[in-house]
Amino acid sequence: MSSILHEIEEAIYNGEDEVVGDLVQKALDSGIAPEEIIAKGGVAGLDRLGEDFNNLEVFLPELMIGGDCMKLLIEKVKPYLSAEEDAYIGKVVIGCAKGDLHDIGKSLVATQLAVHGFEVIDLGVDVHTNRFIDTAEKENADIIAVSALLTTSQYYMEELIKRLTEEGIRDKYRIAVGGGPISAEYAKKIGADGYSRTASMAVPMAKRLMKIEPTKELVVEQD
Ligand code: B12
Repeated sequence: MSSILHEIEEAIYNGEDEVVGDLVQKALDSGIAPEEIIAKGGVAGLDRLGEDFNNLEVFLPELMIGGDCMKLLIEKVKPYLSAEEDAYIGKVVIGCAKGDLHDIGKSLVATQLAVHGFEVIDLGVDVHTNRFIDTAEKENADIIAVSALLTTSQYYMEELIKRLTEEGIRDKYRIAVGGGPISAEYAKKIGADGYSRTASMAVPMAKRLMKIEPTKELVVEQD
């Protein structure tokens, strides 16, 4: 792996915000793709923080600082994300499931969809099931996309699908799910329509979703 990406990983892990900014600029100047900087620099640093948090080697403040550094990294690379000249494809309502405040991955997905032809309504964090449904109805959305990093919050994805079914409006929407603990198997089990492991893969997944009727099959884009 390029040493600059490794340095970015270290800077995220150590919460060195000024260093992150400078290193990211260097990486961009040397032609490294923004998606690679996000995944192999930023996410790699956060994954290490997550592991060490599990092992009680780092604590909540370190996670918070790491998260802030990652947001800075994303702001820096955003203008370099390759935007396609896509025509309007569809409307997505996105948010983090109830109880979940982890918004970095969700915001990456929202940004990727927005630069690739989707109109995105971002409801932010800790979004109650009612709010997803009310907004999708009001905005006449095509896709409802839910992110969960906490296993305690992922349940609300299932709740959303149950509620839509009970209200007789399940087949109006394609439901996309993602986030750390979410897998294609889980997406299938709860009856979602789309799953991808990363934000970049959320774009082809959402595009494929728009070509099928909701509830017919699970569209998965791994990478
Ligand atoms: C940074 C961080 C925080 C920050 C969040 C800052 C922020 N603004 O987001 C803060 C400090 C606030 C935090 C708090 C907590 N955290 Co935390 N956190 C993390 C950490 C280190 C990184 C998360 C992250 O941003 N990753 C980078 C992003 C880019 O990855 P991502 O979110 O997975 O998203 C990618 C994909 O999943 C996908 N994706 C994401 N969403 C979606 C949606 C769709 C539709 C699709 C298609 C794809 C998709 O695309 C993204 C990009 O490719 C993780 C560890 C980890 N490795 O994930 C722990 C982690 C998620 N946290 C954890 C915990 C326990 C907590 C706390 C409960 C700690 C506490 N004791 O208070 C609180 C809970 C707060 C709450 N109510 O939500 C646990 C969760 C355990 C679990 N499975 O339930 C983890 C896994 C750490 C660990 N190993 O124990 N945390």
